[in-house]
Amino acid sequence: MIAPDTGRRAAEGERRSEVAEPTVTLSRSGSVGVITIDNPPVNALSQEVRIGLLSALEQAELDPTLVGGVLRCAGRTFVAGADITEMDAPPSEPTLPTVADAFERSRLCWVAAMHGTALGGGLELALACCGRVAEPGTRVGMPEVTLGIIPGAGGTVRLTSLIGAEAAARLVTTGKQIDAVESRQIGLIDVIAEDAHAASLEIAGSGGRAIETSPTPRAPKPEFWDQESIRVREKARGQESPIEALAAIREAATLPRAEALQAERRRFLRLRESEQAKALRHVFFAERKAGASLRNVPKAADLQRVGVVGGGTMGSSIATAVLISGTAVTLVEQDDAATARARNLIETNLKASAKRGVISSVEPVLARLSVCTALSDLEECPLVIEAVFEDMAIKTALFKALDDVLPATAVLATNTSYLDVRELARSVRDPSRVLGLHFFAPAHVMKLLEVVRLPQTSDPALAAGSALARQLRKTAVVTGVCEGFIGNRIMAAYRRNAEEMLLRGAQPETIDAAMRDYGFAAGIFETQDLSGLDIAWAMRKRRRLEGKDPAIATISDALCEVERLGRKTMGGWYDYVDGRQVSSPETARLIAEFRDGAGITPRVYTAAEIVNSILAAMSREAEAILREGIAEGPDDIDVVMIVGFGFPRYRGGPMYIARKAQ
Ligand code: 3H9
Repeated sequence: MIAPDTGRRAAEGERRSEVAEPTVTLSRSGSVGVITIDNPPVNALSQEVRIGLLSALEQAELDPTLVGGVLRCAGRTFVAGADITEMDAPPSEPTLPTVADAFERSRLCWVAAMHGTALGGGLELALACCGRVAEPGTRVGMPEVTLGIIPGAGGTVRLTSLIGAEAAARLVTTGKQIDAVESRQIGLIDVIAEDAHAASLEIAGSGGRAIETSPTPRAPKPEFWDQESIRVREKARGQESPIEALAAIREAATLPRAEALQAERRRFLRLRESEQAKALRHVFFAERKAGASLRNVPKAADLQRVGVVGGGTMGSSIATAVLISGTAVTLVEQDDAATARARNLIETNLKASAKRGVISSVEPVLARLSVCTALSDLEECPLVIEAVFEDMAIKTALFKALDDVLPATAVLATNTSYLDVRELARSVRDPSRVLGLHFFAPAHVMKLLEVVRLPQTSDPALAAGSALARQLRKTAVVTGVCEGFIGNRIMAAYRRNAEEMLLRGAQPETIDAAMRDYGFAAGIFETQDLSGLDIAWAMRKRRRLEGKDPAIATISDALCEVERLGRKTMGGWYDYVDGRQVSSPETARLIAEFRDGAGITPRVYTAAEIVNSILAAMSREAEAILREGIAEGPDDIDVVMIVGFGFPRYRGGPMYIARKAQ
C-alpha cells in the first residue's frame, strides 16, 4: 500500500537519521502518486537514487487508482544534478537516460515540483516530466560544460524541442543558471507557484490538462550555427565541452529524435572520460574544500558592519564588495575631500555593478555606506580592514592608532600584498587580533580572497575573516606569511621564468601567445603592460636594497628606465598604436642588447617548450610553498591560481598537472 503524502519538506540543514532510510519514497495524495527524493545535501542522482526512482515509478504505474504523479525533493533543493563523485568510475545501471525515458513514457502525467537549484541531470529529469512547476526563488541550468561534459540524459534534445535551439544553445554552452521568471518566459517551466508541491498536485490530479501547451519554438536562421560556433570557440579558449554542447544542440535541432539522443549520449560518454573533465571534477571538489582551517574554527556571527580604512582604488573596491553583500560599511579617510573621492569611486563601482546585473539599483546599497575622518567612528565594527598606501611605516602607525581607539575584541585586517604582516602585528598590543585579508583587484569582481594567518592569529580573528568571505561569497584560501603569499609568489616565479626565456631567445609576443593558446586569458607581458611596470619595479628596488634580491638589472628594469611603463605610456613590452597592441621594435632592441651583454646566442623556443618551462617554474615554487607550510594543501594552490590568476580551469591547476605527471 502506498503511504499518504505529508507534503513535508526537510528543513535546511536537516540530515537524515542514522538508520538508513530510503533515498526515494513513494506516497500518495488522493489520486496522485508523489515520489520524493531525499538525498542530502543536494539530492544528487546517485545510483541508489536512480534505482529508487525506477522502483517507485514502477509501483506507481501498477496502481490503477492513480491518475498522475509529482516528482519532488526533500531538503534545500530539487536535484542539483548527477552525482559527481560517481563520475570517475564507469557508468552504473540504471543509467539516468533509462530513468528519464521511464518518466517520459509513463502512463501517468508526472509534474516536477522544483525549488532551490534544478541543475544538470535534475533538470533533465524535470524535462522528461510532462510539466514543471517552480517556486519563485528557483534557479535552473545545465552546468555540465563547467565539468567538461554535456548533458547526457536527453537534456540537449528535450530542451531544444521545448525552448528552441537558440535558447537551448545559450543555456547549455555557457552553463549559466537562470531564475524562475526567465525560465517561465522562455517556456522552460509551466508555472511559478509559492508552493510548488501543492500546485503540482493540482496539475497532476488533472492528468496534466491544466498545462498550457507551448507553441513549437521557431528554428534558428541558417547563419545562427556558424555565428554561434565562432562565439563559443572564442570563449572556450581550448575547452572542448562548450563546442561539443553546441554540436549536440545542432543535432537535436536537425536529426531525428532517436538519432540525436544516441549522438548526445556518445558525446557525453566520451567527454566523461576526457582529461579535461577529470581536471574540472578535481577543481569542483578542490573549490569546495578550499580554506579547510576556516571551517574548523567556531563559526562567527554574521558581520553587521565592516570598517575600511583608506578609500583609494583598493579600499573603495573592498567597501563596494562589502556593501553589495548587504553589509554596512564605515569608511575612514584623511579629510573631507578624500572621503568625497572615496564615495564617488564606490558609487561608480556600484553603477558598473548595476549595469552588469549584480545589483538592481545603486541607492539602497550606497545607503549602507558611512564615510568619516575619525578612526574612533569605527568602534561599532567587529572587523576593520586597512587598505592604505603600501608602506610599512604608514600601516604600522595606523595599526597603533586603531589599537588605541578600538575595543579589544575588534579584529584588525591588512590588505597588504607584499609587506610582512608579522611586523605589522607587532605594532599592536595583542597580535592575535591581526590577520591579512588579501583581496584581488577589483575586489568587488574577483572571487579570490587569501586569508593570511599569522602564527598567533586567534580563532575568533580567523572566524571573522571566514564570516566575511562567506558573506562576500568569495573563495577563501588560507595562506601563511611570505613575500607575495601563494598567488603572487607563484606568478613571480612565472614572470622570472618568462624573462629568462626572453634572455635566451624568446620574444614577449611568442611567450604570451603560447600561454594564451594553453588557455590563459592573457599572457604575462600584456598583463604587466595593462597594470603598469612601475609597481613591480619599485618593489624590486626595495628588495634589492633590503638584500632580498641580487642586485642584477633585468630587461624589465631596462624598459622602466626608458619610461616604457606599459599602456599608460603607450609602450611597455608592446607598443600601442590607436589602442592596438603590436610588437615593439624598441623592446626587441633592448632585449637583444641585454642578450649581447650577457654573451647569449639566441635560440628558438617552441610553444610547447615555453608552456612546459613556465608550468615547471610554477610547480617548483608551489612545492616550495607547500614545504614551507604556507599553503594548507596542493588543492588550495590550484584554486588560488584558477580563481585568482586565470590559470585555465580545465587544466586543473599547476599542482594537479605536476602530480599527474609523477
Ligand atoms: C550532470 O548532471 C550530468 C548529467 O547530465 C549526466 C547524465 C547522465 N554531486 O556547492 P556546495 C556536494 S553533472 C555530488 O558547497 P552550495 C558538494 O561537494 C552535474 N556532490 O553548496 C558539497 O559537499 P561537501 C551537474 C555534490 O549551497 C555539498 O554538496 N550539476 C554535487 O554553495 C554542498 O555543495 C552541477 O554541476 C553533485 N552534483 O551550492 C551542480 N553538487 O559539503 C553542482 C554538490 O562535502 N553543484 N555536491 O563539501 C552546485 O553547483 C552547487 O553545489 C549547488 C549548491 C548550487 C547545488
